[in-house]
Amino acid sequence: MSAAAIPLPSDSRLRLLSAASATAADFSRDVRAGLTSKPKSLPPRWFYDELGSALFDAICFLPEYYVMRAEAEVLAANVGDIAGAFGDVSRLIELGSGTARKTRILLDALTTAAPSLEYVPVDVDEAMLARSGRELLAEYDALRVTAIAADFERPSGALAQLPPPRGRTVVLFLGSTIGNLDPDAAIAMLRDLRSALVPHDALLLGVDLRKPRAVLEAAYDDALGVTAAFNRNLLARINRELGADFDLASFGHRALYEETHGRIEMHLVSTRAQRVRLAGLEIDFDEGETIHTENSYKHDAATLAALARESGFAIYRTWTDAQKRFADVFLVAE
Ligand code: SAH
Ligand code: AVI
Repeated sequence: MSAAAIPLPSDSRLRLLSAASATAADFSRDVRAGLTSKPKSLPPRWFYDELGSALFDAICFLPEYYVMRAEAEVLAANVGDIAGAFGDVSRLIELGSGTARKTRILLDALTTAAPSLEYVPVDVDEAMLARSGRELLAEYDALRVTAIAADFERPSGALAQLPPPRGRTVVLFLGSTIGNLDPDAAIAMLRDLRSALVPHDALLLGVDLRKPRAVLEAAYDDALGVTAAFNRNLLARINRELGADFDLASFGHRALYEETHGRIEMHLVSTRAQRVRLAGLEIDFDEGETIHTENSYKHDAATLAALARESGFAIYRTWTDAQKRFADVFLVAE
């Protein structure tokens, strides 16, 4: 049985809403556009079907993928300060919430002061939203969860589903997921978010920091091959949902750090010349040709300041882990 089929509890503390969530038609359109363009690319949001989300969760346990542990360290070591900066929160929104594992570090502190806090996870993976929402209700007696299946690139659409808040809204965007957006898209997304907030509302933004190439490339090309499986699952998903005939064994995984842009690039590399069929479309690959599947931008003080300046937020505090691998930045809407 798929997780999507698990019934929601009839608990008045949980609501599941949908705001223009991703449809099969959107998937088909993006795949056709991406595979017929040059160079070929696919948007990373489509990684996260049920198996893709499970593979991402497994990535978080890999020794090479320090990102999850570094951010958990930042949150745990500074939870008092962070909760203090949040102040009197009436609504906690989380963009790209996933399993919300690290969110619990914050919820433990916030629900001590405000047991019936409203938590609003926003994610493209509906099955994950239902599952994590149900788990959170079991863990937090009075928490209210309004889960929204929506694209976080236009957060105002998701926020428009909600009644006006009674007090301060704080938005979480953790895990360096903002790094999966190109700089222009990241600014457009933050501006759109800002347009749905009022002055004094705030954003806790998790960003991965620049570091030596070897550390970064190992994090995105682990010895067990879990990240390679996460990457290839995108082709498996296209086969499953759109009836294509990708031969997964003839696509390799590549992760490289592109220093000029400060980003990890993930690609799927065709190991031979081949033709793939996708519902009436024939897509030819040269040997060595790649599909660019993801960017993961790494930040420093200058890129962070630019992000804030361009999007109408002021940086209020920044917390990092002891090794300065990851930063959580508290931004206040101006
Ligand atoms: N915040 C979690 C999960 C990060 S993984 C953490 O820090 O570990 C990225 C999450 O964003 C996944 O749950 C994925 O389903 C979601 N996601 C990716 N692209 C999205 C999009 N365009 N709109 C909404 N959710 C998206
Ligand atoms: C979700 N996102 C922040 C991850 C990242 O690190 O860019 C996705 C990921 N891709 C490969 N490994 C993890």
